[in-house]
Amino acid sequence: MSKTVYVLNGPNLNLLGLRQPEIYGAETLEDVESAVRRTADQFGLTVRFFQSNAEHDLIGWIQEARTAAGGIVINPAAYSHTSVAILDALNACDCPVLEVHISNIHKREEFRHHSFVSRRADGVIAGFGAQGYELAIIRMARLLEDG
Ligand code: CA2
Repeated sequence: MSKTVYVLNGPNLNLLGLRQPEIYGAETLEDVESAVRRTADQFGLTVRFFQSNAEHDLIGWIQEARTAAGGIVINPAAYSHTSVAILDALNACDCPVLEVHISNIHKREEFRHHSFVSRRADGVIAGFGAQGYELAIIRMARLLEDG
């Protein structure tokens, strides 16, 4: 079982910490990456961390993860609510998939309440801020230990 975790980030998450801190907090995506790597190190996990504004990049990394990763942590951002293509790509993976949202999508606009990705995700974290990524890594470590 691979100890590599793919951490995938969807559109506009490159703006984290630069705009709308009242919704998404003050940490940048670089801060998130450092925290994820620190947490992963504690559990002996290797992280490949990506962000793209393009759906096809995310699908490419998910397809790569099918053979290269032990697990996927994904914040699909707005694609959560629109992308059957990302759901299909995740459905082709056998590994654990954890979905992260920085904000509590259920407290926000109606159109954010539904996520296609949640049909595949083994767990969903929402509303814990950037810390949600660290929590997802801790959970992933447990799933990979048990698996
Ligand atoms: O809460 C989350 O993590 C979301 O996945 C973030 C997405 C949003 O479309 C989802 O409904 C919930 C948006 C990411 C955009 O991030 C920005 C960060 C700073 C400034 C502007 C956008």
